[in-house]
Amino acid sequence: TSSVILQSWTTEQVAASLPKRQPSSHKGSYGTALLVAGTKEMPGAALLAALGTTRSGVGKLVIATEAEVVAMIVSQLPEATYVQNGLQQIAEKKTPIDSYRAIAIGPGTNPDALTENAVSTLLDSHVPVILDAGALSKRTYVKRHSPVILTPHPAEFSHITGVDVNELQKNRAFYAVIWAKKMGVTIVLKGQNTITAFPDGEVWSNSTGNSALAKGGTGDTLTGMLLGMLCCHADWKHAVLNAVYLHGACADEWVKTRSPHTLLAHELTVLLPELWFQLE
Ligand code: B4P
Ligand code: MG
Repeated sequence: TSSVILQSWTTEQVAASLPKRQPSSHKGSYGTALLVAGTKEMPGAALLAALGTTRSGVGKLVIATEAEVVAMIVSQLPEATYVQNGLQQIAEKKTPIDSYRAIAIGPGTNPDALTENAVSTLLDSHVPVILDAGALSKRTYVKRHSPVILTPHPAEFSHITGVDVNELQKNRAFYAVIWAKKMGVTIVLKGQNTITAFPDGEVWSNSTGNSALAKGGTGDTLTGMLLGMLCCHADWKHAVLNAVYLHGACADEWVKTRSPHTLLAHELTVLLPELWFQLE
């Protein structure tokens, strides 16, 4: 069944495709990202993703979330601004979204009708959209100009496609490609050697990352990094591949001197600056 051409996205390719920060640039040059994340019950997911975004080259970050979540994030990330009661505002089309360079929705968000409506509004725009966690539902995608990027772990992939998890894990690239083509979206199938399948059939395997990442919150960090990278890269495919690579590379850096049992998701974004520096 596995007749896909699976290539590994290499360190050299990362180094060659990471964007330069131009001397004359300003924050507008790097775009404004919209992160739709977090509920009263899951506020940390919004913070983890927001840290990932602000550490990944974006110009400005707007977080659409609940009031209680805002209060929690501000002390740890004073750089962001907010759409209060964001999920509702977006679902009811009460806040403009076309001016954002990229949007991510789902970390710490409930998989309910409100989230579904917000996703529909976002997909009606011309902005690249990342769907994660609570925003990953069984749905079809109409053809649109900008990329749609899904970031399921195997259980989420199984939920949205009906493919059995054990069967999926035996043929990860195969199923990622089939469903990326069928749905017309990019699929980042997470886990050991994350697979990135683009809707045109191109598929890549990631070589970084380790079991230190098998802990709550690391997926939220990845979603945030993807969002930031989409804003600062000219080529959106490079943004996706480089975010996945650097996220794993941070975990690899951690286990050089520390036990894989001990990594906290927010520490990935503490390690990111030096790792990125080494590659550019
Ligand atoms: P959820 O409650 O959905 O977990 P989450 O909030 O999405 O967690 P988070 O966002 O932090 O992590 P994510 O997995 O998105 O619960 C997950 C459920 O699905 C659980 O019941 C779990 O058992 C099940 N599940 C998860 N992964 C599974 C798998 N591989 N096989 C079978 N069941 C699975 O993101 C985690 C990040 O860490 C990704 O970037 C991923 O690539 C990376 N990562 C995790 N383990 C890794 C490893 N061993 N090596 C390299 N990278 C790894
Ligand atoms: Mg997750």
